[in-house]
Amino acid sequence: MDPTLAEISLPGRVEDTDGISAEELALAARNHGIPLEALRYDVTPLGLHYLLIHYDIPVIDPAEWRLEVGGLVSRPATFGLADLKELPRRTVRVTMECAGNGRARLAPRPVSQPWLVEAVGTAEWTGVPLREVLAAAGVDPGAVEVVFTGADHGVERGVEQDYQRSLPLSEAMREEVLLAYEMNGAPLAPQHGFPLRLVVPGWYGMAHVKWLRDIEVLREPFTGYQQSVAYRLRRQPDEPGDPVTRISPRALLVPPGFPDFMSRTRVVRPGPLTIEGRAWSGGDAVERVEVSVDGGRSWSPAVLAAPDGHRWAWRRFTFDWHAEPGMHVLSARATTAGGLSQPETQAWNRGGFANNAIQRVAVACLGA
Ligand SMILES: Nc1nc2c(c(=O)[nH]1)N[C@H]1C(S)=C(S)[C@@H](COP(=O)(O)O)O[C@H]1N2
Ligand SMILES: [Mo]
Repeated sequence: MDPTLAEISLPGRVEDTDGISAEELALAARNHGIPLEALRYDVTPLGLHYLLIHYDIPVIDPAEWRLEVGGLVSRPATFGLADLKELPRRTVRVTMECAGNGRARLAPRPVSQPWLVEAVGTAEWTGVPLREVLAAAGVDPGAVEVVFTGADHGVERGVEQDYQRSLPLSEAMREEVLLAYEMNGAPLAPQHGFPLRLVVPGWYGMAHVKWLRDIEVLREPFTGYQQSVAYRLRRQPDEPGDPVTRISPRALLVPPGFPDFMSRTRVVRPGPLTIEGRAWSGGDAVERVEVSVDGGRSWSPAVLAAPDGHRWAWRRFTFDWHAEPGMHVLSARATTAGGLSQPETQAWNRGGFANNAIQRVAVACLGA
């Protein structure tokens, strides 16, 4: 019997076992996270930014590559890379986080890329503002959404597809939304979307379509797989669920001291120590960060770096701690201007999306 896509493709599922499966391990080995010590950099060096790739990384010849812009526009157009580079150019520093960050700690565990907390990174993206390209094409007044198609192709829960996501027109027209051809001042690396990707500051990673080859303006909301099946917040498989959009507030600590190789438990010596970390939010900005050194029983304000003009990037915070011998659990908690903060335990959803539960870092302080 010939195999069918439904047979080779895993169903959506959640898992009660503690141990992760070989399939989850294969995903984790392909899609690495940021080593948490790299939270020290304002801009994550190339190679330390996290990666999430649903299918295969396409190999694209930049000389052959074209971007098609069409649909509900008066002047459909085709752009080569050189054409895009002649248009106005802009650089935006953006903290990007995968919507599935934290998924592996949920119980039952949604079976997918098993992130702990490390699916985040900050890059300086350079490209042409999307709205310049849309303006050149002339968007029809009846338009409501714009759909972006990548050059990668695969199958997900039995559905063969190109990776596609849409944005409401109002989001697509924001001045900081880019068609980016550079990351940290260099051409995009293959794994980050060479030669062109969408960058949507403030949104979870799935919106930032890589290996972009087609932009289509639509009269109706897009109902493709990555919009209406994947990336929805649902507790039951058959509910429609709310769409995943903006990044929830989160703070992460640079794990202090030095690690045990296998357990990653941190080791510090007694005495004064400055702890540092990063906090971000894709909606209203983080206004306050607190740190706990007693497993979340009590919280004290951390020093949050002043705004530096990079509205869409994480901010550094520091906290002075006097380590006493013994075992400690350290945590940080971000709160936005609008009062959004982080939960101790995460509200569960089947995809494990938009998780921003407070991080817990075990620290062993040696005897004096
Ligand atoms: N074409 C395409 N774009 C994509 C993806 C993909 O698999 N294919 N993954 C998305 C997801 S889920 C995330 S979190 C980000 C990750 O971007 P990065 O690998 O550059 O960090 O890319 C997004 N864009
Ligand atoms: Mo993601």
